[in-house]
Amino acid sequence: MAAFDIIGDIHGCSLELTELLRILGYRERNGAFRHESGGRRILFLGDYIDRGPEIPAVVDTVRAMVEADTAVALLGNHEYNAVAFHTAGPQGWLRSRSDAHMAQHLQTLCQYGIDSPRWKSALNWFRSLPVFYEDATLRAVHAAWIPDLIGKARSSPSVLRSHQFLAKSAERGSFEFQLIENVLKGVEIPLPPGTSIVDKEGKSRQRTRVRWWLGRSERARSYRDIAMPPYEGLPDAHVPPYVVDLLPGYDGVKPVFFGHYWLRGDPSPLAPQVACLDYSAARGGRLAAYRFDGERNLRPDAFVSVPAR
Ligand SMILES: [Mn+2]
Repeated sequence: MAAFDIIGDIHGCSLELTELLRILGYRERNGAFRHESGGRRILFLGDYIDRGPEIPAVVDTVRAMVEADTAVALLGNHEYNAVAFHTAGPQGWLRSRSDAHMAQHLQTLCQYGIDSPRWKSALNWFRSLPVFYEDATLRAVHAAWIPDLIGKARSSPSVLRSHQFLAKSAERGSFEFQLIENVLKGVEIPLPPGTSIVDKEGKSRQRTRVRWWLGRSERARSYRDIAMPPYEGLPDAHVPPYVVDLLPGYDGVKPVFFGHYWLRGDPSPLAPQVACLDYSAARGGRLAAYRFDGERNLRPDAFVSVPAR
């Protein structure tokens, strides 16, 4: 079985992507990056578009690798959002064209041209991307590994190929909505009344994303400890048990990799079998990867990253 090098959220940072691929030992040949020895492939964790300066180039690089079978690429919430933004439902677009949603997609739409054939082709390709990957040695997902939801998508992980799935995913409370909301966007819990946090877009929120992998025995924690990424402004108060029960936990049977959380600092494992590879490449952080060789316990020295330009 070919070993994987796993890469987190790229968000249009094409220079950093090609630099990282070179460091990992990949060279461009016959239109796609391939590992020098042929024995390794890339596993991309989603969020190729929005924010960064060279979005079409990133999509082309990733897509060419998938088509050459030198990479597997997962669906990120930004690709899902883009598809929903361009798909009509019974009550208008599946993702509303609000100012906030427009702002999120602005860089992508400007760089591609809103109705360009190249953008239509990219949107079509996004619909083929799976929501999770699992083999004998690892698991990967964009934001959170939730066995109940992933189990139901196991027979056809490229969920957006189905227009019916896509339409249902806009209906709050449906299985399709929950799969996208939790697996692609992360698990959230409500904050205590009167508490709020300011997210990276400057919006005030009454909920926080959490460290969904925490086991029951580890859960007697404060809001500050459980938030993902850590947020200093949260109360030290313990999270009540009924809220804690919303967390799926993680069984640790094999390592799990995800992106999505805009971490800062030097990449390292979050738990012996848990690693996030999103280190804010599009916000002056690092584009991060992990060289995986089938180990059960993740190694701090297997992380590789390049600084954002
Ligand atoms: Mn994301």
